[in-house]
Amino acid sequence: MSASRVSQILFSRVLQATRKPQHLVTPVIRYYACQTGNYESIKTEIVGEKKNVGLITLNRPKALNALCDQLIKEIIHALEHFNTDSSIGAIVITGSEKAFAAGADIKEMKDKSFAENLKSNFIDSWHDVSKSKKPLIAAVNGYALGGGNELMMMCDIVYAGDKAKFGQPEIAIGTIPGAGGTQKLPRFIGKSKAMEMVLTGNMITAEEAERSGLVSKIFPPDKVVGEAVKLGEKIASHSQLVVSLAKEAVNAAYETTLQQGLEYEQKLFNSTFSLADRKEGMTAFLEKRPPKFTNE
Ligand code: DAK
Repeated sequence: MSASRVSQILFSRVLQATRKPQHLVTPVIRYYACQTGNYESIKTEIVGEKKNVGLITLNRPKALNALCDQLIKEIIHALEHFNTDSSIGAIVITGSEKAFAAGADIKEMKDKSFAENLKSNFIDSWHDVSKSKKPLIAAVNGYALGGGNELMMMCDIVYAGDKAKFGQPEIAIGTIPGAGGTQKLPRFIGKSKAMEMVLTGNMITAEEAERSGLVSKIFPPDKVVGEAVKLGEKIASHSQLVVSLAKEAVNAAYETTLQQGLEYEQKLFNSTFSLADRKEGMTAFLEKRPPKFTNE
């Protein structure tokens, strides 16, 4: 592809980034009212002093938050809701103290066939989690395994409890990771560590995960969600539009060559000069007062 075609594509993405997130507007499951609390397998709340952080808690304790189809649909629905709620500036996803999520639901998967998976685009919708324009923070305690580790890697920042364990154990049940374990993990923690995890199914500890960059900070288990919410509040204090452009720019680093990424970054940077919030941020700095962002 020519450099100018790449620039064209990148520039059209710059424009799209400043528009309403259309792909997140249509609810996947329409029978839920767009309110918090009406779910079977998750709980949702709006938290933070200024009520500007969405909190999604996976809630299938008996199955260690195994990611059944319904649970994934509910996460995606809640993300859509939080993405279209202008009061929300960041979203935290968490599980229980025992498990963030122990992977895709093995009971649900066991009797599926290849043809069936192809026909139904089996759990293809998982990737919609990554489409959230608003930042996702994973607050992880206990097991983050298989699809649980992959769901976590779809988030933008990971905070973990010091007893958390991370792994891609699919090899032990006769399959391989299907939602990023073989692709994102090597990019995040390097080939040797990722290969060891994927080929053995062995788990790594929270300290190892932090050392290798999979997790940005670790805390005592009972502090993780609170710290993740504080982080969400800090992010939510900035312009939502600029935050979404910054998130998109960092994510582009994983999708482009360095040169394409640098060009894309520059275009996104320039696009912030079309926003009232960019002007307000710089004016407030020079007037030595806190900025009042309007998301315009
Ligand atoms: N699925 C269903 N049930 C699960 C489960 C799972 N992944 N993990 C745990 N459970 C259930 C157990 O069956 C048990 O249920 P009962 O027997 O009480 O009814 C209950 O949770 C408690 O589990 P344990 O008794 O085993 O608890 P322990 O503390 O002894 O052990 C453990 C905890 C996490 C080490 C163990 O439960 C375990 O190894 N779980 C399985 C971990 C695993 O293999 N995960 C990978 C699953 S495969 C794709 C997207 C994603 C994927 C694939 C494709 N596409 C987009 C195409 C993902 C695949 C996977 O994740």
